[in-house]
Amino acid sequence: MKHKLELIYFKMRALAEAPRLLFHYTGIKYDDVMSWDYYDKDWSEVKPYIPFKQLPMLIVDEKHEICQSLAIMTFVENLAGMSITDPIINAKANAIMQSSQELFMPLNPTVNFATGEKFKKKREDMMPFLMSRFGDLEKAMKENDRKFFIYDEPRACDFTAFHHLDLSKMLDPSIIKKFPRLEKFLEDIMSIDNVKSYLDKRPELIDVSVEPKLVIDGIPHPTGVKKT
Ligand SMILES: N[C@@H](CCC(=O)N[C@@H](CS)C(=O)NCC(=O)O)C(=O)O
Repeated sequence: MKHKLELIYFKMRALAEAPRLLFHYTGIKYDDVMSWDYYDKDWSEVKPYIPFKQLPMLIVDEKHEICQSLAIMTFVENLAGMSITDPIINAKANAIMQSSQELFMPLNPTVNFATGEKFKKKREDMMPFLMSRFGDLEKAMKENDRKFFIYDEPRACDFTAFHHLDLSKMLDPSIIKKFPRLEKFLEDIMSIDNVKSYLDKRPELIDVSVEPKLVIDGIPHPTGVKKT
């Protein structure tokens, strides 16, 4: 059954990115809509009415509101018929997805919003955690010995991991270089045709650590939850 899918988010490269990658990989059509365009109101007015008061949220058939980016990932994986039926392998995939998602804080807000000395301090403070978690992910990848984290074709967990590992390059491009197996994983994801074409055309995130902006339709917009 074909559903109408609307992914509501803000101007930032963060938790909507893995769902977008998965939509493009699976070829499932969806609309990417900014919160202010969907509701025609400022986020501060909308927030109290959102089920878990944060975005991204996927609206299905103009009726069902699905919050939590990992729930959206699992939903899209199910829609695409890609869900992992073996309970043990599925649990391992969920562990990869959650362990990758824990990189969100403080990596994503720092890359999207922090500037100057605050950016540098946050980068320094999070380094031990990033090194440790990247090491864990590299080990998991080597132990499973497949092209992606679980299989030779990607699953939802791979796109969640991809987003956070890829974003780390904007914090400090040298981190990922210490983990050659993860670097290879990023290259493998980026070389998938549908994914590559999305990555080539997605809004560019520029001026990180100075005055971060997303270039949408050729126009640089400050990152954030406000219409510009
Ligand atoms: N656990 C949630 C976290 C969502 C979240 O932190 N959303 C942020 C943007 S990335 C947000 O809505 N910020 C605006 C606010 O909290 O008012 C998820 O995975 O979707």
